[in-house]
Amino acid sequence: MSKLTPHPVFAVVGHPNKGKSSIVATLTRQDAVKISEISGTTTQAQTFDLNIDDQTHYTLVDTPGFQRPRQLMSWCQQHSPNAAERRNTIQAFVNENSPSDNSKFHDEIELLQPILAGAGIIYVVDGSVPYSPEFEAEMTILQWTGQPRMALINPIGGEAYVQEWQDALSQFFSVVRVFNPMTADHQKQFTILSAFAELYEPWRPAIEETIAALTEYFKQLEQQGAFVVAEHIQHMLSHISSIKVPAEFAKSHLQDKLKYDYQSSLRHIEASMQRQLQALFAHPEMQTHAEQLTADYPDLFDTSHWYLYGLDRQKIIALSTSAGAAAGAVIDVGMGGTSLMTGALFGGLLSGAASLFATSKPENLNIKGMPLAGETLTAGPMKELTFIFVVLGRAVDFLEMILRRTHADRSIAELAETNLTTRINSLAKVEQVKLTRLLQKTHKGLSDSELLQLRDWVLTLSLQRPQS
Ligand SMILES: Nc1nc2c(ncn2[C@@H]2O[C@H](COP(=O)(O)OP(=O)(O)OP(=O)(O)O)[C@@H](O)[C@H]2O)c(=O)[nH]1
Ligand SMILES: [Mg+2]
Repeated sequence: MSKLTPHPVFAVVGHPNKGKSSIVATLTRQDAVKISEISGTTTQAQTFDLNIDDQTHYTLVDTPGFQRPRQLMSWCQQHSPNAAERRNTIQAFVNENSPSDNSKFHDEIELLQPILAGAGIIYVVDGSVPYSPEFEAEMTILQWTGQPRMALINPIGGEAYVQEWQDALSQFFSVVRVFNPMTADHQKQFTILSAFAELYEPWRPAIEETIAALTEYFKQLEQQGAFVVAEHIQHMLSHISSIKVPAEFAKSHLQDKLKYDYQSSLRHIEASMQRQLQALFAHPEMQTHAEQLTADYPDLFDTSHWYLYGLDRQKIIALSTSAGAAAGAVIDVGMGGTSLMTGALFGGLLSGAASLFATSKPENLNIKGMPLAGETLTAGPMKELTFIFVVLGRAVDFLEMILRRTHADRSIAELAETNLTTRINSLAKVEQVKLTRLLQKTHKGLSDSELLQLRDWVLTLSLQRPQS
């Protein structure tokens, strides 16, 4: 075994196009790792660090796939006098074959060099294709290096052959795990690190420290993300657009302009929230459909899509009625709109709640009568409860999506079409009403402690898995 590196280093190796780079991206949280459906994308060994607060915790080496493992194996068999010399034989092979670009073993040398320099091995296979003995050459070569090693079965297209692979791999690797880099959550990522800590004692303290640091870091990230959302919700709900009436004008033009200014301001604030979250979660390259907000994508102001992000009608009637009831008189929001409608007690409140749906114009344009030149006209702030919940629902959906997104996932992000009702129902009923009341007064601005309260609700809601 070569000398211990100051922090753990793992070389991720295997056949071409089996998700090696995807694993590197997820475990180092980096968008910069090149991933593609084209086989042979990675042509040079390249290191990526997992850094937390400027400290490198571990390094993964992304490598090209094995191209000629059987030829390499037969060279080694001819050149190895006995079992004790196997590692030296691999070293001799690397020394003898200059790592020039046109060497026929270029890719093998690229992937063996970091291993011989002391890296642990993460061997990646695809659990959706059958095992075949052709893989034995490359597994044997890795075994000959004598480095600590584990195998990951990536179920790229399903788990059909996972068991078969498990049986074959366990002959060569003492640790075998199923790991999908596209969907692995933090806990699953930790199990891979922990397995390596078990496998190679000298790295155990460093790996345990890393898991503790990552756990703390992820907790902070969640809170910061939820705070960004809370701030932007406040910003959106309290925003006011204004224009000064010119000397000559047509009222309908003024109205249109004000509406346009207001809507684009809110879209702008929402987009800025999304960009800040992308930066925070290190997904700078992520594409979203949000760029097409004015085209066919269901956008903030498209009332026909509100049910996708906001609350269903019955829920909103129940919540607005409860929130409107005298302070302290928190009624059972679980009763829903229908039963409320028959209750004589709530007759008066209900007319207010029902009117939510008659006037669903979020802009709240403030143009009464014929305006005068020089007068200032305003739109906003947002007081419409239906729309307030759309703003909340979309923000929470976006946060949930980015919290779960791995760095292997390069697809265009879509906001999940889930309504907020399921999420809200996970809160205690008293909390639901408190949240509604807080949102209703957000247009006036929130105190620091109210903003933190909103952050906590946003986080709770976004950690709920929606049942769509
Ligand atoms: N659906 C799905 N696709 C995956 C998964 N892992 C990798 N892929 C896809 O498989 C393709 C190859 O992934 P890479 O990570 O580039 O594979 P690689 O082993 O680094 O490939 P080379 O560098 O060409 O050897 C990409 O299109 C990935 O998006 C997975 O778990 N699920
Ligand atoms: Mg690659």
